[in-house]
Amino acid sequence: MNRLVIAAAIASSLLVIPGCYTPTSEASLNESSEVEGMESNHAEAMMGDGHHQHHQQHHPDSHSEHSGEGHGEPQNATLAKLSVPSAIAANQPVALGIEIQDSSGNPVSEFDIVHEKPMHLIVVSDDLQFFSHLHPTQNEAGQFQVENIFPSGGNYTLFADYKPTGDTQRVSTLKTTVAGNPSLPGEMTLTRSQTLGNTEVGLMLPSEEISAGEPLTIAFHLEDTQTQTPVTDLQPYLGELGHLVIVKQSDSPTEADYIHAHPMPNQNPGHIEFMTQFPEPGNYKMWGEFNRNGEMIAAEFWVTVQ
Ligand SMILES: [Cu+2]
Repeated sequence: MNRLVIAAAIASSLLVIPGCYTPTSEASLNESSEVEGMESNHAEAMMGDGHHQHHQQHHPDSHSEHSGEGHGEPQNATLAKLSVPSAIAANQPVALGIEIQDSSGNPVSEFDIVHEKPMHLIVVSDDLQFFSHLHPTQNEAGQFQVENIFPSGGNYTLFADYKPTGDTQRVSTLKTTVAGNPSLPGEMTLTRSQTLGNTEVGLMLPSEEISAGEPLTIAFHLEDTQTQTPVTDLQPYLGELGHLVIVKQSDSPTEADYIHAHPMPNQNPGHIEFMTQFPEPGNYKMWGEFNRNGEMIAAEFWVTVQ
């Protein structure tokens, strides 16, 4: 049996030319140490300038977390360090600590509130079967802390989305490994409708023939299963009528594989449109998140991009 690999440290420095993704990634594995508790292992992630990529790929009307600042000169990178317990088991709450550092290694503790939170943390299993959207809180030293339950063994990618005060918005990718057997391989279905509780969520694409680099509207249509009419009780969730997170299928996703989009303004009831584009050909998983009168709905769909 292999030793437990607790945390994989990845330092991926991204200098992204739109449409031409050339990551240079050095990954090293921190093997299990005997040290107990937090901070025995660190996974580090260097955030280069990935936002420029997303920024330029989004339609100007697309209300995307990646738009806004970020034009022009590359910024100094920030670094995210993940602290996890020395052994992570599936199906148990795991304390995650995330420290953001500037390019000189000094801790960064001041963050702007974006969509009501100083950090949004998206956790996915590398097979994209598991998705969780968390909001770490800061301790007195400015470090972010949150608990997550990993459902099974295997490799996980964490996208930390944050904006240091006075800096551009950043996405840092963190990696960790959970002991135990991975879940059974999931099927990549191209179903376009999903029922979650009393809500049927339909996905509407302009066409199933989607080309990389092409702006498109992705619509979610939410109907009440009882009345068969569009839902009228959507509430804002983190300041928006919905959030769309998209991750490209890959052996080990990076920030270049991550998209977080927000709805276009002036939506009809139960019909939420997002404008985005897919950077490269491949398979993508999308999670549309909505708040139906306090009940959170996360509908998931796969799309294939040519
Ligand atoms: Cu969030």
